[in-house]
Amino acid sequence: MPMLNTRPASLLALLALLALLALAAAATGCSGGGAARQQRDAAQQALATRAGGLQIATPGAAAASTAAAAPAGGGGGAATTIAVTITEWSVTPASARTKAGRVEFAAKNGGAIPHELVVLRTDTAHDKLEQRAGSVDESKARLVGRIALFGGGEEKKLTVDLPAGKYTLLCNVVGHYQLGMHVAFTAD
Ligand SMILES: [Cu+2]
Repeated sequence: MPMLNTRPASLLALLALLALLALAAAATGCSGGGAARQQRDAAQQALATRAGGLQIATPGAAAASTAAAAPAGGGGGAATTIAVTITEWSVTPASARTKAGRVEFAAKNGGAIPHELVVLRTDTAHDKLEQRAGSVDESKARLVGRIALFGGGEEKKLTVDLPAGKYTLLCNVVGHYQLGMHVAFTAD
């Protein structure tokens, strides 16, 4: 009994200890709400970054932030509000034209998934825009402004100065342009 049993017994004790440690690790992983949430947030952020990556990488996107920030100084007159309904798979402004000047796009995502609203100035027909890697090549047009990805049921506003000209309103999430999320818009 003495010598032979000591070794298996200590081995058992070691195994039991290991099992306990594993349990403890699992418990902190599950019940530690903060840690779990952090992991989830990081995952969501990674997803969002991947989704937005394409636009962020285009040279036009850099211009977008400047364009979006710029209108504050221009004119200062009252903006004309154009309601825009976005859904799968369409972009529908309440009016297809407006008078040139300050315009506020009041966009509502009536769909189930996140979309964006991009305002491009271009003489190319809204359904003939040049594409690259599954979305419209914004560097081939003049990017006036954008409402970045916003979720289903959300409403967002974008105020821009629109000189007289032809525009396209679109959602440039990869694949959404091809599905029909674009429409012509005119300022005159
Ligand atoms: Cu979309």
